[in-house]
Amino acid sequence: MALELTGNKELLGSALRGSRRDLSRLLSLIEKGEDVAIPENTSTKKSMILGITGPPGVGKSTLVGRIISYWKKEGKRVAVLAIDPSSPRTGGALLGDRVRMDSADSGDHVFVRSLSTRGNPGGISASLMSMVKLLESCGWENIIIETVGSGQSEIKIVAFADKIILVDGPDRGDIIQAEKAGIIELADLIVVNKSDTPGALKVAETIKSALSFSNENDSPQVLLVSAERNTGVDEMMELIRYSKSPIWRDRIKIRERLLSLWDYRLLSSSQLNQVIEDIETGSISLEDGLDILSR
Ligand SMILES: Nc1nc2c(ncn2[C@@H]2O[C@H](COP(=O)(O)OP(=O)(O)OP(=O)(O)O)[C@@H](O)[C@H]2O)c(=O)[nH]1
Ligand SMILES: [Mg+2]
Repeated sequence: MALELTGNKELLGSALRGSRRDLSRLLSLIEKGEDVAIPENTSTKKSMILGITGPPGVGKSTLVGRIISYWKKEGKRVAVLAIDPSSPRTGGALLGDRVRMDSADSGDHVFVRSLSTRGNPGGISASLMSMVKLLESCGWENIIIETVGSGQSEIKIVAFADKIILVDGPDRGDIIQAEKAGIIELADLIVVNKSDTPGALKVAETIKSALSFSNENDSPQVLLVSAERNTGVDEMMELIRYSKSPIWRDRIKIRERLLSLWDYRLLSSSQLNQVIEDIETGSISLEDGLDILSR
């Protein structure tokens, strides 16, 4: 154990000095659930964390490639955490391939990491937070979290981001479904991608008319873009940079973060199976079980 801790410390030191290989190793340890003590970011510069979510195959990764190029032009270093990235099912390419494709010379300025939600009983919210903290400490100024909006918990992971872009495609209008899951409330901006194809404009109109915010100013803007042709991307980045989140949205984000961590704490407890068994046999009540697990 002591040896392990020393090892981690060395890795951390090396990652903080700029070793990408050791940063990768540490991220793997965090992903496996290991507790890596990351020092607080003492610099006054906080990273900007951008969440990109939306239904499978709408072009999120292609858009992320464009965002990377946009920030690179500004001289920013960009790290991407892609959660459950493209599967062959949706026909998308792995984000890493896409980024390599789009910005072959990304060099030291881009770091891409794919994460899986599988095999982690409590979800990845806690490890995601540590990973973001680590990237921030290692000087990655802009951090993107890409998550496929195919399950409620995956979507809500984006609540850990400072700003959130919700992406939809031309033939889906799936975002209307997302509204039911409370995702639209989290979005700072809604983007309908693939504006180069028929149907995109109609979807954008449908989304606009379906947004039901009592205060017009609270409603996120809806923007048409084409990640493939790189149109609308600059405008998207300007809008997101200057978007000001109303207090109620900030609070919803904090609420979601709390819920994610609460789930994580309960589901990753070593006593979970015992508590379930005890509730099942009637020896303890549900409330007792909850008390034990949340201790
Ligand atoms: N016509 C058109 N196709 C696009 C555009 N953006 C992405 N695509 C295509 O849409 C497909 C899916 O793109 P991805 O970027 O992998 O989509 P994704 O949302 O990241 O997919 P998942 O991660 O699997 O959910 C690919 O074949 C892209 O080439 C666009 O603006 N216009
Ligand atoms: Mg993707």
